[in-house]
Amino acid sequence: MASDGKARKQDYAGGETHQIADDDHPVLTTNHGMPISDNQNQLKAGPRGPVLIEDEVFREKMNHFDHERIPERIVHARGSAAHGYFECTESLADITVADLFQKKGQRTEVFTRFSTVAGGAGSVDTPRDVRGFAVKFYTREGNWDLVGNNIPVFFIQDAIKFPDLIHAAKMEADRGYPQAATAHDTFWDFISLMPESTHMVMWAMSDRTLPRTFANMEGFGVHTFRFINKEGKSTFVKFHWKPKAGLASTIWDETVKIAGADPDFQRRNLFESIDRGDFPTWELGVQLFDEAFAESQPYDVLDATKIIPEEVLPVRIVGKMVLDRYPDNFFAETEQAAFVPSHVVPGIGFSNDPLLQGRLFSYTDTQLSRLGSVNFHQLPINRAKGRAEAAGCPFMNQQRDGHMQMSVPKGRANYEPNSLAQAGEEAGAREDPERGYKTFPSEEQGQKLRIRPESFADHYSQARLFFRSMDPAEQAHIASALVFELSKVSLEHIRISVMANLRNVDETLAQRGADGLAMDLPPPSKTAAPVLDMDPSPALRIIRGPLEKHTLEGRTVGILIADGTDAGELSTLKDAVKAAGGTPMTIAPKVGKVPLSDGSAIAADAQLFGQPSVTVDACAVILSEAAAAKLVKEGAAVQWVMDAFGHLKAIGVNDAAKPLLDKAGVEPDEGVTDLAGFVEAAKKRYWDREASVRTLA
Ligand code: HDE
Repeated sequence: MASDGKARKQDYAGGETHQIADDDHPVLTTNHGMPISDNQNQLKAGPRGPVLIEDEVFREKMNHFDHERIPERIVHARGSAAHGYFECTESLADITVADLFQKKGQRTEVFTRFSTVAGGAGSVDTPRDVRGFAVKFYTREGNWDLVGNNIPVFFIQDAIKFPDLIHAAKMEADRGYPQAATAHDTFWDFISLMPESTHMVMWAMSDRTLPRTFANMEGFGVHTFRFINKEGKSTFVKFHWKPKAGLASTIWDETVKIAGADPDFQRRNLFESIDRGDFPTWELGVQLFDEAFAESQPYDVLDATKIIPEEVLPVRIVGKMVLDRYPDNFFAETEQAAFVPSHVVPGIGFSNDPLLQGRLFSYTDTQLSRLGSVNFHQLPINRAKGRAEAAGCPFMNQQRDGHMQMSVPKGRANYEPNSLAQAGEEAGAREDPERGYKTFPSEEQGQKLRIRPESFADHYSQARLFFRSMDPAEQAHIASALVFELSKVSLEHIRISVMANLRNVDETLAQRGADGLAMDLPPPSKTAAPVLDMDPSPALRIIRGPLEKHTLEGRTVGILIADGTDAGELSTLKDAVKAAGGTPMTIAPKVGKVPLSDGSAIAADAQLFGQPSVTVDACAVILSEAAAAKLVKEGAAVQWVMDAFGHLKAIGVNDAAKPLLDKAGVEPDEGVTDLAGFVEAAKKRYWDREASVRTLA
């Protein structure tokens, strides 16, 4: 018997022991249920002899392990997800029969996965990349997958180009790098030859691809969809997710450093914020319009490289999504979740957007190789939750068998029609013309052609609209991102041709790019349609835009402390941060025990070397004079403050800690405060500081 009172088994005389089954631990078994007597030693011929092939316990364990991985998603491989609910806050019963929008207050379970696009499953959370924003609604009329992104447009207009786009964006085929980065020849080669991508490139080079956390992103359905109501009337709809935590992004230098400091930064944030009850929340908004509106716009609503500016057609908020439960098992849920845009429910339909139409094929197809079976819908995370009156049997049809069939259908009604009911046998399910899915009967006619409509020809007006709608700080970030990315392009003709396209967007932008790369501007590329000067759309901004939120809610304040830190100042600040809805995190050179001024000691939440200031939203420094004198010689401490300043964060400091700020080159501005003013100051970043800390294009 071991000291904890638990029965243990000893491997060899005087050697290691291990726990055996008891009241707390059920009996270990093989996959076919046979109890296992020893999980530490292979079966051998004699204590020092060869192992025996008959050892089913070992063979089964190793065999299962060898097959633990499934192919990662070809795109969006790196992802993190959470469970939650959608609540309808305004009924859309007059516009759609979709179950989830019928009644104010009605809740529908959801599972939402966020992802990067280009990197592999083990790549970092924070490259410059578009983020996937995929929501599975388990409605009572089946699952609806709204598989969107955090950017409302896309690179291409036709799905047939998608494999080329992705091949060009992912690591180069011969050298196997770069991982999760678009700053390389093949991506920009493809882009330079694809003027339709210009609008999306503006978004991709903007701060939108550097979201601080998942909870700080907008989400978009991208395509135009349809709502269909009881009378069969169709209304076009575009979907928007608006983050309650506000939009927030990182500085490029910060995002690069986060990648090293914490490759799981956003995944960890999702887990930890749910764990502490800060549930990530979004409002769902819709832009609703009819054919007449669509025809009156200077672009085609079927073209996924275009937005409808919110100033032209306001977003109407109709619901909210709260993510309040982290998955129990990453593989079973996050990895095996299959999002399929063709999975809609009655009341929701498609438009003729050729990008969307191609997606309707691709996603089911990809699950067949990724999850390996036509029965992927039977996995717990993918199973429909069931219609109210059919709880427990959410899908009923005559489809049978296949790899990994989990159901055991009874009877012989595996075909339909059948008359077996007349003989009292189980006869199976039947169609329901009333409640079943009705495709909107749009009038379609035309020759079979491989062609794009003229209405898709304008590739620059909305790129211009986006750039000109940005705050000056964001414009500088876009120009600098272009310079960085193109500086990594080794083939000069590609840079030239990108610049030629950019001249059609905005001359100042092209000039800033050319200056940053020290190249001459080429003549503008030819345009297929006149470039329009549309009214700017302030809704597109993050910085000083309508969704930038000055708050500590959901945000973390790092407090650098060390031996002798004033106990009173520390507890006052922690209380103030909590009162403002933030999370204080103490960070010290030694994590186990930090002696404070009053003789007490606390354990720090994190160690200085492992918790650089890029991992927190605002930074306070509370030191004794002696500790400050020591830390001015500690590179990690100096860098901690220097980065906080360089990343435009608020810095709150007590008097004794000022030498550390001086050493870090911190120049006083309104974001650098004493402890009393810090909590208020910590609610935002200081964009005006940027010009003093780095050169931007
Ligand atoms: Fe995807 N996309 N995509 N995509 N996509 C996939 O499906 C595809 C597009 C998006 O968290 C794949 O199950 C084509 C637009 C998200 O599991 C694949 C085209 C938008 C996710 C696929 C597009 C998206 C995917 C890979 C051009 C925003 C991750 C694994 C027509 C509206 C979902 C998988 C998750 C995943 C194909 C373009 C969003 C290969 C052919 C536009 C969020 O089927």
